[in-house]
Amino acid sequence: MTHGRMLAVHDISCVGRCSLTVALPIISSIGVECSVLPTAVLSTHTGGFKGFTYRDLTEDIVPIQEHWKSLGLTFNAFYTGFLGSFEQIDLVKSLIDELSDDSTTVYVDPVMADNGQLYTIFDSGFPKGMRRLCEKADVLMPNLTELCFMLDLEYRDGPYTWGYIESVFAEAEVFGLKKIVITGVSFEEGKVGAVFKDYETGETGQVMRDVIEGYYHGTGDVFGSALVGALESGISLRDSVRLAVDFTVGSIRRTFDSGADVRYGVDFEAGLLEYSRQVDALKRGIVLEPVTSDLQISRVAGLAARIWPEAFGKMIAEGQAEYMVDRFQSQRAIAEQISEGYVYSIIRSGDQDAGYVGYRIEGKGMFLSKIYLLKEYRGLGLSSRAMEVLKDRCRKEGLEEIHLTVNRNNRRAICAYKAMGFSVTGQVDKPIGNGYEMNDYLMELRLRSGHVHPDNG
Ligand code: PXL
Repeated sequence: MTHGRMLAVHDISCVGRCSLTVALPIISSIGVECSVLPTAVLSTHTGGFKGFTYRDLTEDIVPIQEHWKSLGLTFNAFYTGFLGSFEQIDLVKSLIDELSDDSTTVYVDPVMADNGQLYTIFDSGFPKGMRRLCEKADVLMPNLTELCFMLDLEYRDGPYTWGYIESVFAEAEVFGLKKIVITGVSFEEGKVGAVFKDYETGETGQVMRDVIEGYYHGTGDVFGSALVGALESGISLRDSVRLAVDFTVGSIRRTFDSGADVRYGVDFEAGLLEYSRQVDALKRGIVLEPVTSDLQISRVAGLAARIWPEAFGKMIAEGQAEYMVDRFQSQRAIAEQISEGYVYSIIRSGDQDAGYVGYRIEGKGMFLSKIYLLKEYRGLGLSSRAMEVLKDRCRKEGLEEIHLTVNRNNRRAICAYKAMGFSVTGQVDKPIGNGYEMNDYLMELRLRSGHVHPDNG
């Protein structure tokens, strides 16, 4: 993890959102300084426009490197992509050697092919050369076509089996990588995404999403930049891949919905703010702030008023969310619950209120009455982190289980609780006045009494 200077080594395609015009804004958005080494200047990228201009900047690389060397510059990270000529492979390799220090991370996207085809401007010897640069990489992020070309494997269209992907991970060990993320992988019709392996820990995983019809330019660069930005922020490989996939899919979705000419790249700009917020939230983790003062209670009430109507939406009767907020989560109601033994905590992400929890100890268990996040903080694993803090509290107090109720229509929450280890133990239908009824499942998580880490909770 670094907060230092990164060098992005890609072409400038002046029009058509790829390479540097994508990498710069995405990496800047997470607060990392991004310097550039343009490998070529093109009027547009090469995919889909006729008559593009192409100025190869190979000759500029050594003088630029010499100047930086004279300034005593080193980079904390390199992110290489589209190279302007075959000679640049070795030039970029030695530039990395010359301008690195012990903590430098090298990210390589061996941009040269897609869908089983080399880009037209590269000849068949290019992948062999690109292998040499990949051997410098700590993190490699090829698509499957590029990897097959470099490893001399026959490329075939998906869907693939996990066993096949594991064999590709094994083949790619020759590069001596720390991590690999392969894009353009599908295990079933209609789904596509990325797979990853951390060679140091052995962790592997996949992030799959629905296919959106069509071919979209520059998505490899959107994905790669978002991945590099997240990893450089110290976020885990799994979360970084998920953020990068979702940012890319969101950009494609907006482009598809707008019917824009896909040669001009995808609409990543509208997703930048959310991406940088999510990176920030994951980077900082969460803290549970105990609610004791009137001011803190009013912050919880404010969060509830924002979260409940949106979160319950169509799951419950019209007006019911507002009624429930007024009845159960008004300033007065919360103060009363606290006086009766409920404990509220605000979930803080960085310097922001992200949501809140509310619980009460009942005998040998914890009744988790509330666990809510604002929309923009959902899907980041923050509620699992809050649950981990609560579990530690329970263990410290010698409690044996956590139980909760959840609306039976709230499939997303039910799935999330199941993933955290809860199971359904019953159901309750409870009239709450004004003709409204709560229709909930009862869910429970049994806690194994284990070692309690002294730093937690
Ligand atoms: O996004 C990959 C890329 C980068 N740079 C140039 C390209 C392409 C893909 O076609 O043509 C110039």
